[in-house]
Amino acid sequence: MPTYSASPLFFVPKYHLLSKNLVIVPTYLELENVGRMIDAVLSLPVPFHILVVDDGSPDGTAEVVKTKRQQHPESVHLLERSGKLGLGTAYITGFYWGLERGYDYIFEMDCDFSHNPTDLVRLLKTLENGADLVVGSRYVRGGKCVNWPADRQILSYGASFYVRLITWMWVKDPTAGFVGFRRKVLETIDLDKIKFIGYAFQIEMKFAAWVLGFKIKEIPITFTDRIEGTSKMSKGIIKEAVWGVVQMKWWSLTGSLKHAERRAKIVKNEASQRSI
Ligand SMILES: Nc1nc2c(ncn2[C@@H]2O[C@H](COP(=O)(O)OP(=O)(O)O)[C@@H](O)[C@H]2O)c(=O)[nH]1
Ligand SMILES: [Mg+2]
Repeated sequence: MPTYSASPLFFVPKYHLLSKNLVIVPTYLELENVGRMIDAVLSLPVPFHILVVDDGSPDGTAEVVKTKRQQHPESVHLLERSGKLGLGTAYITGFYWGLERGYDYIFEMDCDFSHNPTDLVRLLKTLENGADLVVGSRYVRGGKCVNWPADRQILSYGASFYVRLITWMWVKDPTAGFVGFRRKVLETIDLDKIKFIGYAFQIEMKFAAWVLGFKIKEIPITFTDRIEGTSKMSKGIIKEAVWGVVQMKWWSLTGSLKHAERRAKIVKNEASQRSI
């Protein structure tokens, strides 16, 4: 006799039915780029949801996201924070948001088209094929930088060498900001203990995953200098990275890097921010 019961899928939140992939895009003063970036993500051949974390950009970046969200309420999301609080905390906030909503694969990407959104599909494939963390890398065979000023290239390549020298982590592009995580990596790393906010944040996330034994894979990407808007790179961010890398290594050697202690529950986002 046939039984008629509702499919379990029926009860799954809508997010899961539409996409298991979330790309987090932090923004500060990205009015010229954010609308095009959302359109580019939504037109990928594989469905991705996008979460913009905007730090109160005075140019109206968030307004553009709100308009896009009205057209695509399931796939476009916005977290607004009260002021420029830095890239690292924007991502941590986004990671919690994505974990709470059950996404399987969570990505980081800049809003300025330095990272080509079409590469998200290759990053995703790499995770689906077994990597825990995938890095869109400028410094593996096939990777390159286009139109980046020589001083930025030297700084970036020098930083990669310095990180490898101090930490012994083999990742060739440790400051890369085009990265994808399997959710278990973000669940395992104690995100509340991630300390840094700039390039050092990017290094710290990879280092924490590496210390915990997760499988990291680098795939080549072409990194293109931004055409619209301006860089928010500062001397402070460089200083943080130089000293931060030494601190990270020290913590790992002394055992005070306790990322392995998984958090029992995911803490709520800062009170100052609003999810819509
Ligand atoms: N939410 C947020 N986003 C930021 C902040 N600083 C930079 N961004 C964003 O992070 C991404 C990378 O920054 P960018 O200025 O291009 O740095 P660069 O590529 O190193 O020159 C861009 O999408 C920026 O809009 C910040 O303090 N808060
Ligand atoms: Mg940039």
